[in-house]
Amino acid sequence: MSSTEPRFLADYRPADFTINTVNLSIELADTSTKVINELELVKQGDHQQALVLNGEHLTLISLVLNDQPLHAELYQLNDTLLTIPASSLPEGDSFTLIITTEINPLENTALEGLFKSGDAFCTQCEAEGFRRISYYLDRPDVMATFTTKVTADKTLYPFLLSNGNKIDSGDLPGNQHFVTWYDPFPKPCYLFALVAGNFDLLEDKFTTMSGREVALEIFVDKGNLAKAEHAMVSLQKSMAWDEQTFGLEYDLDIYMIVAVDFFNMGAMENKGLNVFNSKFVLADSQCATDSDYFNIEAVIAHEYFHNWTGNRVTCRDWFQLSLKEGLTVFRDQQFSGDMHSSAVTRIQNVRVLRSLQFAEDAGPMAHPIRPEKVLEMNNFYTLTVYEKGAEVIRMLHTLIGVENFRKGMDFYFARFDGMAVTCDDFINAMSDASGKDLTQFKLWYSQYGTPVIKVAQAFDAATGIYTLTLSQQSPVTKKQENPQALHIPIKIELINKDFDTNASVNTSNLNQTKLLELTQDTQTWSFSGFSQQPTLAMLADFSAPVKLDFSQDETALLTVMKNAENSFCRWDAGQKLLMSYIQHLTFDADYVISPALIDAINSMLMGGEDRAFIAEQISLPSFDEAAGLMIDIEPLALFDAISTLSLFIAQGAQQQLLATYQACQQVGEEDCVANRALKNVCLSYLSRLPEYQYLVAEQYQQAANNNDITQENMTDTLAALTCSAKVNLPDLSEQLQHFENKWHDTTLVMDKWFAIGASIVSDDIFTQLNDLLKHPQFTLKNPNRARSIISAFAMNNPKYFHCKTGKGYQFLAQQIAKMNEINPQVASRLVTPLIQYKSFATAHQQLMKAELITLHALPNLSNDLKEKLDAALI
Ligand code: 0A1
Ligand code: ZN
Repeated sequence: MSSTEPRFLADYRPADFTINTVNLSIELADTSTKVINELELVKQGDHQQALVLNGEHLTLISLVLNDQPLHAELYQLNDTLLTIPASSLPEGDSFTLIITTEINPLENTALEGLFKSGDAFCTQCEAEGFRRISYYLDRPDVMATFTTKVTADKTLYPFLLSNGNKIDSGDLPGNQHFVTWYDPFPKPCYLFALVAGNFDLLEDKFTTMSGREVALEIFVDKGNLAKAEHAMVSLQKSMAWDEQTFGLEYDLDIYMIVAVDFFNMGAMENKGLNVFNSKFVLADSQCATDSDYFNIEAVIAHEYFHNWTGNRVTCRDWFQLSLKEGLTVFRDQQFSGDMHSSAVTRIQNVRVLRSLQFAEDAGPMAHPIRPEKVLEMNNFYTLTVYEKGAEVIRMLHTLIGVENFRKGMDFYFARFDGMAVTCDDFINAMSDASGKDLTQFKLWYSQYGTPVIKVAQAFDAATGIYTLTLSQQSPVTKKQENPQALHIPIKIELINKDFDTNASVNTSNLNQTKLLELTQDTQTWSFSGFSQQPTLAMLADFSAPVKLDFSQDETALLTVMKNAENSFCRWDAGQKLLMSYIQHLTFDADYVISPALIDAINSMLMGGEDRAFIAEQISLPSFDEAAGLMIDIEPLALFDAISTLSLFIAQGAQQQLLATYQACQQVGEEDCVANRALKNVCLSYLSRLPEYQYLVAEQYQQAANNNDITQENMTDTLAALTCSAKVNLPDLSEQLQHFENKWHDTTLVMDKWFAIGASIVSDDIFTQLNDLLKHPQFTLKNPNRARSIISAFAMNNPKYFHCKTGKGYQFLAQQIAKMNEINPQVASRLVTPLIQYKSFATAHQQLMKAELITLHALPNLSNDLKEKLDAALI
C-alpha cells in the first residue's frame, strides 16, 4: 500500500528534518499492540517545509508535540503519510513528538513490520517496514539512537529482545513484564528489531582482538537447542575471520540471533539482534545436508559482516543498496572460500550468476547494480544488486590487488564510520587508497545488462607473436541506447602447447597468466616468444561478469581442461564442451555425440583433482545455465537434450562412474563432504540406467535408516530421493511415504519433502501438486512452505513447468494470485520465471504472457507485482 509513484535516484535530497533519539515503548498484544514513539527531531536548515512521516497499516491514537496534544485539524493523515505543516510546528529547530499508534501483528501476513511467527512476535523493517510499526522518517539517511521498552505477558513471552544492551527489566501487574534496551550506535530504522517469545537459548562467547568479551546468544524454538551449534561455531569463525582479514572487531557487548519459521528472506542484520529464517540456523547431522551446513555458515557470516558493511557505514538511500549488499556478499564469498575449497566455492558462485543473474539482466526488470528508478523497494533485493554487485567489488579487488583493497576498506571506515553514504564514496576510497583512476569503472554502477566480449586471436609463426583482440558490447535497448565501454579486468592464461601434456610437474613456467584491462570498445594485445600458437584460457577465476563470444574447438577445450593452471578455466572448458553438445542436441535430437566426451569424463573421474572439484566438473550445466546461453529457447527440446546427454554419459562412462561411486562410499570421515558430492553426481548418472537403479534404493534405505548420529547426514537420503523423483523410479512413492512418516514433525525437513514432491518428473504431476497443496501441513502463509511447492516446481521441474499445454504456467500464476493477497513480497518473487517469457520460443511466450495478463487484471494487485507485470507487458 505504499505510494504508487516511482522514485528516482536523481531526485535524492537530504531530509528536511532528522531524528536524534527515539524512545519506543511497545506493549505487545496479538491484535492490538500499542506503540508509543517519542522522537527528538531537528529541523535541518532554514525552511518552511512540513514534517512528513511515513506510516502504513497504523491506527493513530494521539500526537503530542513539545508536550502539547496536537489536534486533528493541525495535521493531515492518509494511508501512507502523516503530514504536519510548518504552521503547526513549534518555533526553534528542535522539538519532541510523541506518537501513539496501535497495530495488528496477528493479521500481518505480509511479514513486514511487526508480525507473529508461530507463537513469537518478531519484526522485519528493511527496507520500509518500520513505517508499519510507527510513523517515522523511514529512510536510511535518518540515523538515531534507539531506546526500546518492550512489555508483554511473562509466561508467553519470557524473552523480550531488541537492539543494543539490556539496561532495565522488571515485573508489572497482570503477569506482565518489561525489558528496556539501549543501542548506543545511531542507526536507520530499517535496522530496528524486536523479538518476544519463549525460546531455547544457546549461549557462548567470543573474545575480540582487543580482549573484550562478547556474549553470543542464539534463540531457537523449544527443543531445537542442539541444532543451533553449527550456527554458533559459524558465528565465531566469522568474527575471527573479519578481525584477521579486515581488522574489523565487533562493537557491542552482546550479539543475538533469533531463528523464526515465518520469514520472507534469508536473514536480517538488525543491529545486535539478527533475525534469521530458521532454515539458515538449524542443522544437525540427522536433518541437514552438506549444502545446508555450508549455507548456514555463509548466511551467518553475511549477516555478521553487515555489522561493519551496512550498519556502521550504511546507505544514503535505497538506490545505494549494493553499497552494503554487493560488498557484504563479496566478503561472505571470500570467507566461504577460505573456510572450504576456494575453487569449488567460486564455481558455485559463478553457476548462480550465470543461471539466474544473467537471465535477470536480460529480462524486463533488468537494472544496474545501482538502480535509478524504483516503485517498490522490495523488488530490488535482486541477484543483480547482490551477486553482480559482489562481482563488481571482486573486479575492483582484482584491479587494485589485495593490499590496496584492504587499504581502501580502512579508508572507507575511517572516513564514513557512523554515516550513510553512496557507492561513489566507496569507489573513491578505493581509488584514493590505490592511486588508480576508477572513473570509468564507475560505469558498472549505472549500466545494466551482461556485456559480451568477442575474442579474436592471431599467431605469426615467423615472429612467434600471438595477438589477442577483445571487443566489448553491452546490450543496446530503449532504456540504454548508448552503452559506454566498461573497465573490465580480463585474466587470461596462455597455455604453451609445446609442453608434454603428460608431465605432472613443473608446468607452471610454461603457462603465462596475464591481467588485461579492457577499457575500449576494441583492444589488441601482443605477446611474444611462442614457437607455436598458445591455447587461450579466457577469464581465469571468472574475472568479470561477462559472456564470451568465443568458439573454441574440442581440441582447444580439451587442452584447457587438462593443462590450464587456473582451476576455474579447467572447469569452465569442460562446461563449454558439455554445453556445445547440449546446444547441438537441442536443435537436432539425433546429433551424434563424440566418443571423446566419454574419454574426457573418464579422465576427469580418474584425475588428480579433489573430489568436490570433480563433482563440479562432471555435472552438466543446469537447465537455467544452458537456457542463459540460448535465444528463442525451446524448453522441451532443451530438457530432452540435457537428458540425452546425461544418458549418453551414463552409458559410456558407467564403469568408471560405478567405480567412483563405490570408492567414494568407502572413505571415512575425511573429506566426507567432497566424497558425498562426487558420489551423488555419479549416482544421478547411474540412476538413468535400469541396471543400476537398485543403487538408488539401496542408498535411500541405508541413509534414511541410519540412526548413528556420527554417520548420519541427510545429503545421501535426499540425493537418493532426488534421483528417484527425477527418473520417477518405482520406489519413489514408498520412499516419500517413509520419509514423511519419519519427519512429519520437523518443519524444515518437511519443506524438503514438499520440494521433492513438486519436482517429480511424471505425467501425473499436476494431480500430485494439487494433493500437495491440500496436504494438512501446507500453508501459503509460511514463505518457506509456499516456496517448497511453488518455486520447487517452477525452478526444478522444467519438463512440466514448460509443458506445451501451458498447465505449468497456469499453476504458477494461480498460486501467485493467491499469494498476492497474503504476502505481496513473496508473490512478486515467484513471478520471476514468467516475466522472462521473451527468451522462449513463440508458442511458450504466448502461453506465459497470457498468464501475466490474467495476473495484471487481479483486483487487489500489489505494487510489488504491478511493477514487474508492467515492465514485462510493455
Ligand atoms: N539485508 C538482508 C536481507 C533482507 C532484505 C529485505 C528483507 O525484507 C524485505 C529482509 C531481509 C540481507 O542482505 O541479509
Ligand atoms: Zn545482506
